Amino acid sequence: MMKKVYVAGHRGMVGSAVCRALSSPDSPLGPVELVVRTHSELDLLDPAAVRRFYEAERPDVAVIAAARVGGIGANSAANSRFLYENEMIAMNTVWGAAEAGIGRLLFLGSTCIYPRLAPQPIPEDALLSGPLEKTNEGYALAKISGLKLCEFLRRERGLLYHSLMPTNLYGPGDNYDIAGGHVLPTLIRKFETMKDVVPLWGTGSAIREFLHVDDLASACLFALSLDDPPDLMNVGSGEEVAIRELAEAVKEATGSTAQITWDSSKPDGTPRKLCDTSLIRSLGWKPRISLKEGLAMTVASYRAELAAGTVRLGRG
Ligand code: GFB
Repeated sequence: MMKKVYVAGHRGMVGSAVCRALSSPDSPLGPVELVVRTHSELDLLDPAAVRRFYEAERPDVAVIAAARVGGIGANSAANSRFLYENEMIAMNTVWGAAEAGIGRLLFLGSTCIYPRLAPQPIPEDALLSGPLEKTNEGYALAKISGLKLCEFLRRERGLLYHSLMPTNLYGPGDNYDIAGGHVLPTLIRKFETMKDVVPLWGTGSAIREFLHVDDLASACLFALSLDDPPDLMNVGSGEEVAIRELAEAVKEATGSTAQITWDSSKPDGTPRKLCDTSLIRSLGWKPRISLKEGLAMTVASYRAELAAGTVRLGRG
């Protein structure tokens, strides 16, 4: 019988990419029946509602891509909300699934779970080995709780619950809000809308790794196709770039002639964040989209979303 797969957060950038991959004829999982709920149909902050949903729908697999997400500005201004909402979403979707007897679950986090000064590239076992980056401590703590809950339930109840920690993501359906978004979509919007001067945050010295969301979706399906996946696997592109270089690349990809300025009163965040992906690569997954190619695709999808009136400028 066709498997039923619930994707939490199907309207977000990650959830919608997972749904596209699950609906593709090339999906390694074969045809599946997708189950989704909008926020107004199911409030993931409500534990009883989530439990009732799982008991009524009984999906074979749950993919938890729902979260309150944002860039360094949104996170550092609201660590309390990022902690509370993401903790509740993680606890309700994972514990609720276990209580309803859902057999398999994939939980998605972020590499900001690792210590601020973790060894580079960051191996999975760097988890909880040092203090977290302060700008996103709330988000990181919630994601650590979620992945730990999966790990405990797998040991205690034999449920196949496991996690992926992707590096900084980008792609179609991203949030282009200049105040709250992540750096890559924010830079696209700034270079597309600011003609003379483009003010950027920090010093430009921070180093990040970017992964196209379609590569993350392929990693999700790959992880779900494994009979005995590791509890936790990093997912990244392996391509590092300083924010200063990223800014030049976005400027070129958008065809902008504006001058870049740096506002060092804004935080740089973690100095470097490159994840060690040898574990998932050793099992057979690899990324396919280079930053250059992905950037060109994303500038094109931003322009298409703008023309269609669907570009997201904020949450929701
Ligand atoms: O993507 P981003 O907001 O978050 O910022 P993190 C990455 C880097 O880009 C920082 C710089 O060094 C910023 O100072 N930057 C330069 C800018 N100009 C801009 C700009 O206009 N907007 C933004 N947003 N950044 C997030 C976490 O950290 O990464 C989340 O806060 C999550 O929790 C996510 O883990 C993946 O990479 O620093």
